[in-house]
Amino acid sequence: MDTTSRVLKLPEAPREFALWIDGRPVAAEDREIYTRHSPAHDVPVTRIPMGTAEDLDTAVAAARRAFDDRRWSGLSGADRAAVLLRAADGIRARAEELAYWETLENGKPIAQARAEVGGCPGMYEYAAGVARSLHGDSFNNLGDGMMGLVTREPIGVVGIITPWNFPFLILNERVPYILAAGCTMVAKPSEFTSATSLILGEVLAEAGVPEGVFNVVPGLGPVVGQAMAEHTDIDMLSFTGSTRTGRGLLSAAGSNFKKLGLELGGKNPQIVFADADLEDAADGVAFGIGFNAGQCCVSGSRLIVERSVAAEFADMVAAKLARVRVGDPLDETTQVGAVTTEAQNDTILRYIAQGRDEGAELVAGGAPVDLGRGQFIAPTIFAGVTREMAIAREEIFGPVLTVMPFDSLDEAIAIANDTDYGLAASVWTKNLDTALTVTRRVQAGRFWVNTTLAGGPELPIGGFKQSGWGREAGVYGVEEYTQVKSVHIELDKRDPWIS
Ligand code: TXE
Repeated sequence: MDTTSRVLKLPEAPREFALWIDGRPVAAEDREIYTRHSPAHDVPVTRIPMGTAEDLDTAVAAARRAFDDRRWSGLSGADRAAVLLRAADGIRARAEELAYWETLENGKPIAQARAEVGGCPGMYEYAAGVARSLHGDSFNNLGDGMMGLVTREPIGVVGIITPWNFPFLILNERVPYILAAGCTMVAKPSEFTSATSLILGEVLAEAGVPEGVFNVVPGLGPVVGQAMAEHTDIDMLSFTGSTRTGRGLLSAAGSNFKKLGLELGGKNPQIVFADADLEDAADGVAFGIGFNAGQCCVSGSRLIVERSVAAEFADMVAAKLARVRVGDPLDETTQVGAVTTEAQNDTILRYIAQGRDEGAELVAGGAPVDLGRGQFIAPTIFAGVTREMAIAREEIFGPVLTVMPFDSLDEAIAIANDTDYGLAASVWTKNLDTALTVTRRVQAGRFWVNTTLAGGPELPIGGFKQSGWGREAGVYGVEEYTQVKSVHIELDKRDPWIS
């Protein structure tokens, strides 16, 4: 038992928030207030005004003005980069505050929230570099009379809809790249976790992001989110959330054929070969399913393991998970905190019951953890799982791992690809041929070899198949928010059409 543990205090009263529109806070006034309770402590922690469709119109109009008058897109890449670098420092300066409110609203451990917030300044610094280096192409091979240019232009006003599992991280995997591209934007966080998105408004304004370039309208999905998808003055929508809601947005986005970026669900394989460093792999698999209480679109929720070591390996993972510290997220030593929403808690418990009913064998966990308050679920492992079972096919979004054995490389790849999703995958082996063959043939937008859940500002994220469209982060993540213009330049006299 770690006796050095430090437990942060709960706030004395819930913190009041305002909307963030056109570079300033807009007070709640007579808007409905959503009082968010900490899912770990059952006490009110924030009070968030629920924006309306009219608020969205106001914010989109501000973003449109800011885009059309070129106050941001007209700056040089160097000037945009200077603002992005100041924003990175601004996040660093308020990192502890951001991590604290993230933990209170989401239920994730404070140490994890600090690490997530701590990863965000690097996104701004990287995007600052891309803002300066973003370029098009030229064609000097069209003959003496003609030159061709391909230029990149910002796509315009962007809508961002984010979920509750990584409220600050997911937002910041988008915002700096969108800023680097020269766009303006309106963000709608999940109603459960709006605080850190609203704090970001202040940080960006202080860094010198001009008024109207970054707006936040907190509110309900079917109200503000739906209006955003339908809005004809939004040029692109970046949505992160469930595949079901994402599918619904397809027709709404048709209002003006806005471009869609979609990061949706996953049912991600962890493929473990007998020649892997099993100790390392067991730790990675435990981390891949336990991290954020399994509420990650990239959680490694399907363990596909070579039959000769399957039983031994499942026991190793179970032993690791038994030692994971599930507890109060305000305790700095906690590794797994609360399940974020009541609905998600019910969903996870329902899947665990379904796994039992379908005849899977419970190896570990399988029940809530009673801490006297809040909602917590013990990391859970099911063996004897078949490909048809719901727990093997559907995204549970909780700490529930299914184990399926394989006998050959081809079978491992076939099981891994037997899903509608294609977000992420991990392979554990010491054999280079095996690692590369699996990496080539498994359909997933993100791949990890002998590790899992690694990430950073440089590498793009996004999914294959029903896990989504487009890419965020990296140079790709900036290019997504641009459109390409081709320019033909006549250097001589045109051949006349009418002589
Ligand atoms: O997601 P929603 P929910 C998966 C996960 C989870 C399930 C349900 O399996 O169990 O989704 O979670 C906004 N128009 N993921 O119900 O509804 C909503 O307000 C426009 C995976 O919370 O998709 C929030 O801001 N927007 C995922 C965002 O969409 C709408 C992360 C996501 O909520 C809307 C979260 C509408 N009609 C859940 N309805 C991942 N890929 O990481 C809701 N929203």
